[in-house]
Amino acid sequence: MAILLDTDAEADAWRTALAGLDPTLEIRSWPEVGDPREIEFALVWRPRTPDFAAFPLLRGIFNLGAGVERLLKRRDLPESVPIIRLVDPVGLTGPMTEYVLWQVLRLHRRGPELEAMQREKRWDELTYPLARDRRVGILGQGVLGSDAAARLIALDFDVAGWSRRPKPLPGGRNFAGEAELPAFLARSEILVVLLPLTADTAGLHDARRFALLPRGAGIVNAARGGIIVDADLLAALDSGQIGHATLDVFHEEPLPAGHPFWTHPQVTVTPHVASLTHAETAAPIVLAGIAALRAGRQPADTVDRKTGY
Ligand code: NDP
Ligand code: OXD
Repeated sequence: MAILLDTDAEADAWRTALAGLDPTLEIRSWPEVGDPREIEFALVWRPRTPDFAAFPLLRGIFNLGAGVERLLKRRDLPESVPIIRLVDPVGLTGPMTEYVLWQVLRLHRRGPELEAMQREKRWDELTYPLARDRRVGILGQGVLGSDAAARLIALDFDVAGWSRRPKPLPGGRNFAGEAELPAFLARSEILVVLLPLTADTAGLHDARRFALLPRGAGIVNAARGGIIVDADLLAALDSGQIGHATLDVFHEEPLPAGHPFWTHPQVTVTPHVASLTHAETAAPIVLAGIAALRAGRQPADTVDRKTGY
């Protein structure tokens, strides 16, 4: 039996990492699929494979990243085949936490204003609150949000998390569900978006939700562009309701050259690099998932197709 590797990112690194762990693996790189009846597992990121239903003995599809919204939109995913997303503490969670800490600290210490002052050769001692008095809100208290929240709490920030179902946040406060969103937003001076893009979260941040934040709040979106309504964010930036937006993800990627985010003075753009999959740390996790499925067990990070994450 064979593994289909269909990724448009780091395909060579994946082959090397997988072969290094198990030289007996038969890895078929798309489009060299061979006999479709021999494909047992598919390892994919932005797959070009036109039809997963063409692999009659497929036992699992491994998404080589955390977000599965693009994959779940496909109509050819066999119902009975589990989809497993990537949870990689070292290679994916750690770098995302670095990104969140970097951007939250930058907003907390008024980095964008200091950078503008240097460009203008202007000297002014900008003040800032103590971390314990800075209220940070993490939308999405999952794998990535929980780790970032714990590190911010360790730095003494006043942190709250928002999740679909109530769950503890040691050293911070959890808000859950639609009903508690207004209270969560009202206390979030710096808002970090780490939600999956689903039917429930698409367009969640519109003018109405921006208006609930404290005036001048900062936003860091490291999740998916579709969670934010761009036109409403631009209006909130221009009115001063939002002080600064740091955006790693966009409705359309690469961000089109003419998009106002590129040049807006209160927007920082990073090109979807908050956390990149690392094949060398992710490959053993994927192989452990394959071993679990072969042993008749469901891997922990199997996607719930109903909720969309
Ligand atoms: P998880 O599935 O572990 O966590 C998702 C969190 O969002 C959970 O806390 C969940 O609540 C919450 N949530 C989902 N839907 C809702 C809702 N309708 N209302 C309230 N809360 C909700 O995901 P990860 O932390 O692993 O990843 C989050 C996202 O980050 C990914 O989906 C991906 O899009 C993005 N990402 C971006 C990267 C980048 O480089 N920019 C890199 C990696 C990921 P509950 O706990 O109750 O289930
Ligand atoms: C992911 C991503 O979902 O890279 O892993 O955005």
